[in-house]
Amino acid sequence: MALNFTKRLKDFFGLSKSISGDFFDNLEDLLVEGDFGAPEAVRLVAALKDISKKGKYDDPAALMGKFAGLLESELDTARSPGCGRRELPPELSVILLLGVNGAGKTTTAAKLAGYYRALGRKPILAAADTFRAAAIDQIKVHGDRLKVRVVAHQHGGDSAAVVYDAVEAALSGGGDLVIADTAGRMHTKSSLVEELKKIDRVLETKLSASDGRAGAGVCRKYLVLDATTGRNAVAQAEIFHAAVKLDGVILTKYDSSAKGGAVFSLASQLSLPVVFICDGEDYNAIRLFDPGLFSREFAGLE
Ligand SMILES: Nc1nc2c(ncn2[C@@H]2O[C@H](COP(=O)(O)OP(=O)(O)O)[C@@H](O)[C@H]2O)c(=O)[nH]1
Ligand SMILES: [Mg+2]
Repeated sequence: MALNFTKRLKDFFGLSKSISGDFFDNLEDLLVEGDFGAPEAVRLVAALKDISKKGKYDDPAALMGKFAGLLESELDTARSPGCGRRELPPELSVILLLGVNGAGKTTTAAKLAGYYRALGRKPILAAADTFRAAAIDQIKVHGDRLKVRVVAHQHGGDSAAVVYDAVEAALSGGGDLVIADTAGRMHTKSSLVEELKKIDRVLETKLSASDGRAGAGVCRKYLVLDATTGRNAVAQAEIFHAAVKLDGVILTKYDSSAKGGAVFSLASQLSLPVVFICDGEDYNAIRLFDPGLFSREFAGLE
């Protein structure tokens, strides 16, 4: 799947006649248009210039592979120990999905239930978006279709209690993975951020408490980000990361209109890895994020 932006980048390298003149300035501008932050664009282009000088490259197309390599090393900062722990350990795991309205949390919760079940896990969906009545119905529909158990309370209920009950259900043998949908917290609304922190606290206590039935569990907090939101994605991530320390990002709607440059800022500015990438509404439109492949695709090499 190629992004429109990626096509532009490919054309830029493929059609530029030489690397003299405005080549590097134009590349910098193009990257900023593709949702890279200005500091990253400047740094990447300076590094590419350096490579081209040292290697005496004068063919723009030959620099494409070098550029993909630079992109991949940008993502390395988010691969340091403790980051990007993609594999779920076998013990009880909770995936908490956070993000603003419309980002794709509920859809992603369903996709993850299907994804992990195919890997042999026994997922339970927690309808912790109690803010809107429709959200509870929406996740129940997914649960029915996928034949995955859904733990839900009434509309307006305490979302932390829903997550608590879902973990209880798992501990009593109903599953080994809780995937919790949450309300679309407008990250500027402090009451909603407080609610989120409460879920986080409840989970921390619940998963570390040894009540004789299970050992400690793990919780992964993933921010669901709409890839078409551009630079705003980085601002959203900053706020959610400050509220509850995030483990990573799931990028949705990575379809043709997305640009994707913000992924590199998430890595370099916040050390946040992208863990999954979704490119459609179907349940199977989810894949593990592969930094090398992403970088090559992004640079137009794949
Ligand atoms: N094209 C596309 N649409 C998506 C993707 N993920 C979610 N959607 C759609 O985006 C809209 C909002 O999704 P939803 O899961 O309800 O978002 P939420 O408010 O964060 O729970 C729905 O119409 C989904 O079908 C994706 O990866 N690609
Ligand atoms: Mg939702």
